[in-house]
Order: sequence, then C-alpha cells, then structure tokens
Amino acid sequence: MARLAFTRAVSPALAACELTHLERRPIDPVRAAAQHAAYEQALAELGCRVERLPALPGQPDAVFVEDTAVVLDELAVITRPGAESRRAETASTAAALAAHRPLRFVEAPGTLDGGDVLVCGRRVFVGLTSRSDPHGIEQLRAHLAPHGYTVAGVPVTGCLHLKTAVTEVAPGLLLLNPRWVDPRAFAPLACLEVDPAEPMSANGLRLGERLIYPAAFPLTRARLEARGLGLRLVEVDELAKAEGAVTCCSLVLREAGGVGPAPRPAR
Ligand code: CIR
Repeated sequence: MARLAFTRAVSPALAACELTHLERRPIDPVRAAAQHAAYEQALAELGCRVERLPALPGQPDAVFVEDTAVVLDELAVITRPGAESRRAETASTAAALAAHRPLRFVEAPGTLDGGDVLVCGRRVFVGLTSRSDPHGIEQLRAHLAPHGYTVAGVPVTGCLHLKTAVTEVAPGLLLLNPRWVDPRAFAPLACLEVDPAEPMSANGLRLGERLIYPAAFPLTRARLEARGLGLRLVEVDELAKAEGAVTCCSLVLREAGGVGPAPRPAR
C-alpha cells in the first residue's frame, strides 16, 4: 500500500507551544528537530513517501500537523483547531491536501483537532476535549456520513486529545489508558491497557503491520510485543515536552496508485 506522509519542520519557537496538562519545561528545538528527522526516517522506512508542508517558523506548534486535518480515502476535512494560536496552521495543510482529496472544512463556531479523531474502519471516534466541541463533531459527522462513516463523541478526561488516551495498534485492537477514556465507548473492539506507570504511552502510529512507537515506554512496549506487534521505536521525548507524540507529527494518506477508486480504509 503506497502511503504519503505529510510532516512539517519543527519551529524554532517550539518552546512557546500550547500546554494544557503538562508543566512547561525547557525545550531544545534543535534536539526536537533531530528527533523529528529520525521520525521522518522511520516513516520512510515503513514505506511512506514523506513530503514536508511549508515551514511555519512563527507557529510554535506547527510540527503537530495531525491536528490540522482529518484525512480519509474519500475526502479530507480541514479542522478549526481549538487553540486559537493554531488556527493559522490549517491554510497550508489545505493547499497541500487539495491535490489529493476533495476538501471540506470545519467552520466557526465549531472546533476540532485531528488529535481527537480516531478512525477504526468506518467508525470514527472523536474526543470531547478542550479542543474539540460538539459543533465541530457535528460538522465532521455531516461531512463523513455520506461516505458511510459513523461519528461518536467520546468523553476524555486528564489528557489533551483522544489519541493521547487511545490509538488502534492493530486491526480491531486498541491501546488505551482507562484512566482517561472508558474502554466501553469502543465496544466490541478489543482493548490492551497501557502499563499504569506509563500513562502517556497509548499513542502509537500504525502503518500496515508495523507500529511507530516511542522508545520511552518499555513497560507498555513489552505488552505490545507480547501480542506479537512489530514496533519501530523512535525517540520523541523532546517533542513530548510540547505535549506531542507520534501520531501528531504526520498526516498519512493512502495513495490510490493506478486506476480505480482508493481502497477502503485500513485504520
Ligand atoms: C498543542 O497543545 O496543541 C500542542 N502543544 C501539542 C499538540 C499535540 N497534537 C496531537 O497530539 N495530535
């Protein structure tokens, strides 16, 4: 399966990022950029063609491109990020995605961050967080329903985004922190819990059979490996100080490749 991953360079102003649940600590943008480059290398190794969106050096959080769009095989929905400081990031995402997908837009007063949107086949779960509100969720539902997707709002407490609390690590298998999100919201999907000592460890980026996963979580990693999952580890601790993880640093599109419609979503 050909995949295209959009990324964006780390802003030199990363240390001025938005923070919601983390205390501000010094962030070294040079070290963050090196980790980001290694992350892009992992994307490439796992079969992605990596394309950088235009740099936005004045936007501290611009590296976290996931929040600016929700991309499915049939269309892309450009978000209206919940943090006002991040709204200027979406225009260049829209310009790049327009070459690949029909675009729809979340409009005021709705807010939606891509980090709150978990797609499992035709089921779409959206975190009800400080970033994504019922208006945004309703707009997403209206855009996706004609394509056969259901959209469900899911309460999240204690972390920034839904995908801080849960991601799909294999078809039908969720990795989840039950302190932040209720596993019953996803029934009948199977849930693997993170190790309680590693609350931030529920965020992995699945690419086909492999999972890009932070090296910082050995206990949860052991749980994933015990399930036979193939991990590609990355060091992202400098980006994590900005409340980001591995899904947030890319927007991954399946490329149609050849004639005919794009295949059905695998995630
Ligand atoms: C923010 O608060 O918006 C950024 N500092 C972190 C965004 C991380 N994005 C994500 O998890 N999808």
